[in-house]
Amino acid sequence: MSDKKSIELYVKPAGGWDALRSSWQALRDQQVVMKGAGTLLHANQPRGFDCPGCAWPDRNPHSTFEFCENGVKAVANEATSRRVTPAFFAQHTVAWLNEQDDRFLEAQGRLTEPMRYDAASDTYRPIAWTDAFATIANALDALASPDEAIFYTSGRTSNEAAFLYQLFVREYGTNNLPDCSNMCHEASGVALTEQLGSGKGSVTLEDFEQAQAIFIFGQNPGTNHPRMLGELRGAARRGCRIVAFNPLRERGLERFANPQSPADMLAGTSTQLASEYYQPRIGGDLAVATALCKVVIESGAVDHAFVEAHTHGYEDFAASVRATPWEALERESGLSRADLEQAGRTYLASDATIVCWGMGITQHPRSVATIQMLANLLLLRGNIGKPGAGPCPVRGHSNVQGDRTMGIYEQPSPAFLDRLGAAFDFAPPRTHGYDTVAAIEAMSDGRAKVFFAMGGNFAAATPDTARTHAALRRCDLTVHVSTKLNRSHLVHGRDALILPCLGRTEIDLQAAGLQAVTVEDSMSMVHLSSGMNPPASTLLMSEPAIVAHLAVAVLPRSRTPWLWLVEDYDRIRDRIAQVIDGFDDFNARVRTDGGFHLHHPGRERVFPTRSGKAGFFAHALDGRDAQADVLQLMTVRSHDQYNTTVYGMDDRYRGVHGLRRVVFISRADLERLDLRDGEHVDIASVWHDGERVVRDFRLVEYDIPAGCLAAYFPETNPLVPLDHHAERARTPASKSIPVRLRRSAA
Ligand SMILES: Nc1nc2c(c(=O)[nH]1)N[C@H]1C(S)=C(S)[C@@H](COP(=O)(O)OP(=O)(O)OC[C@H]3O[C@@H](n4cnc5c(=O)[nH]c(N)nc54)[C@H](O)[C@@H]3O)O[C@H]1N2
Ligand SMILES: Nc1nc2c(c(=O)[nH]1)N[C@H]1C(S)=C(S)[C@@H](COP(=O)(O)OP(=O)(O)OC[C@H]3O[C@@H](n4cnc5c(=O)[nH]c(N)nc54)[C@H](O)[C@@H]3O)O[C@H]1N2
Ligand SMILES: [Mo]
Repeated sequence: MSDKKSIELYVKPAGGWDALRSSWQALRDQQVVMKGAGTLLHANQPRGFDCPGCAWPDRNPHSTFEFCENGVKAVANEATSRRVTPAFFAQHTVAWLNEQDDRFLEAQGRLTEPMRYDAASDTYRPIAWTDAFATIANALDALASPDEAIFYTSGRTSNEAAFLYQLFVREYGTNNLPDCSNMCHEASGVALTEQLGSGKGSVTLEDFEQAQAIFIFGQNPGTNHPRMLGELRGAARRGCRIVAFNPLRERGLERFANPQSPADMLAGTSTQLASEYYQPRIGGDLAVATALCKVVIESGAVDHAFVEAHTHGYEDFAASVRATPWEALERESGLSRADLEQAGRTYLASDATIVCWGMGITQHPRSVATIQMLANLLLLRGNIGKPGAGPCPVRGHSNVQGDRTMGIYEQPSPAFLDRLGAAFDFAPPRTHGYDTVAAIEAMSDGRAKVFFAMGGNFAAATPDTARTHAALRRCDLTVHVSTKLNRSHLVHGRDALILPCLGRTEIDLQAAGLQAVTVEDSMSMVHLSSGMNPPASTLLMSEPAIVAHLAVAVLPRSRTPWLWLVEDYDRIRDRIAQVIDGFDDFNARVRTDGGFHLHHPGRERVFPTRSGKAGFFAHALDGRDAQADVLQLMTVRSHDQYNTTVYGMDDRYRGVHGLRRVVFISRADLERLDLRDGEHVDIASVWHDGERVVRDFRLVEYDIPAGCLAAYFPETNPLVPLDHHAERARTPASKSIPVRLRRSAA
């Protein structure tokens, strides 16, 4: 947390005293020490709020507070006592604010009043809520078609807010509902829906207690899902094999001292997590997964009874895998045949295997193929629909999965639209809307003119920064429902509004009394969340209330009783139960301890695909020829950030302190390119439509394969070309950016 700049190897286990120290520091920095402890005790508890950090599920609703360093940071930054008031906006022009870095913006504290951009003074000025809603209604009315408006969602939005929001957007007349999922696990949804009939993971926490092996691809739980380390620790201690695939050696996958365990903390013990750690090259996982399938098929260990009963496409798939030569698998994975066979033997030795993955798998051009190959691997041994086994895409935002379940999706199914239209007596639009990439293209071309965001930080989270910023600036109106000041408020349309809302930790009082919202975690548990802090300002509105008032202003002829619905969120939940599968008796079931689990058909080996069976899908390797001077850059999170929110300048487990403009590079590449550790370089991405450059990054020699680089986002987002995205899923390929390095001018 200090600003002293240094790079040093981190040799301690993840977690431990450093995690406690850093949490305490976060609370102190945000001046929430007094109420902090109380606030934290309510995170992820039955009558508390859902931690706004990650989507990892809660262990036990009855257990004492589950400690998580990065959960503490997320809570502390929301429960901060700092405020961004109208006086603050009056003192600073938007031009000046836009010169400040993301950490500065975040550190200013909670937004307190609705604000509207004033071009004459280049500042934001207070506006009454009613005037804000009227401004939006006027702008939407002025459009030639509802499809000229875009309605983005980030993944913190509750089920109730998301359901009302998508209903409002569809009654208004468009399916332009891009969301953060488009940049995140979209590829998992596309791949698994086609293959298994459901886009979600099938495992629960109980499966982590029964797995004999857990394979983890492209995920950094020590930083991004710290509570997962507790599960991995438990698994490792009972002898479950943990096999990690990651180009970087991530401390959080290697060793863990549990801050909740007195033995670990006082006696200084820790647990080894990964029993095998492989470092493939960036984007090499399709080859890795194919190689593992090859080991299974060629050793005759396929579960033929399962394959026969529950799958189709095995013969063609097996033939294509057999035909793939080891030499190609080695070249494209960057791993030796011996390593791949060793990992394959570990897979074969286990009768119940979970495969987890994160952004290291989804943010590549071949992400859908890679995920299908991982699912092929599971299917070969019947590793789905039995205890301790199954696919586990580890979701990011705390309710990103729930938002999709509620209909935040630019490609809604006809069946969903039929039910929605019947329940609310209107004709929903049928044409598919824009995803995130298409939304940016539409704003660039002037096909879209109003941009509305329910949370998030679109201007900073999206690829191709220069192009995206120009697109946002072309809009007639940009609107952000937000808790904290961020870049998206400063890169705005001709007219612009900031609408401040309640956060998860805060009391939500409506006409019928105190309200709770619901969320769905990464393992499909739906549960209640109710805040307990007084709101950061008396002028905040809840997200559901903002949507309802907006709908009343925009849709005078709507037959939906908007304001009545938000008086009591039980009424919204009753409507959700009418429209969304699996939510029958929602209000009663969500009030049982810990909530309820949404049924995943794969758990019973039911696969609602077109053929009624799970599918094997063959995928050829890339066959790319690498250019000698082109390296692959992956853009990752540091330990002190939450997506675009920069809490601090340290990345403790990677040994970086006080700076973010770093690029991790292998010794082999340093030597080959005649560069030195500590030198500064410019990074230029290599793309058909010209060069994109970010300047002045310090080289850090690191344990990473030759040809591979890593740096933090959002600083490196200018390098990601908008049209460089996953096949079919269109997830920006922010983990495989072809780049060249040049020594920075002194
Ligand atoms: N504290 C904190 N928690 C968070 C977030 C946060 O920013 N901060 N973000 C939330 C969100 S929205 C999400 S989606 C998740 C993200 O959680 P992760 O999926 O862990 O995200 P990243 O930090 O992007 O890290 C991806 C990992 O993939 C590896 N990797 C990159 N390319 C490849 C590859 O080609 N192959 C393999 N095998 N590995 C690769 C990287 O080295 C890195 O370890 O976390 C959520 N939780
Ligand atoms: N290069 C590169 N780019 C990436 C990624 C990457 O790995 N590399 N990862 C991608 C991924 S996985 C994701 S999910 C996206 C994230 O994209 P987003 O979800 O758009 O971004 P966040 O940074 O999570 O949004 C932070 C903002 O949300 C607002 N906020 C916080 N809590 C609340 C709330 O309760 N309600 C409301 N209304 N607002 C709130 C605050 O104002 C805060 O500034 O970024 C993507 N971009
Ligand atoms: Mo994400």
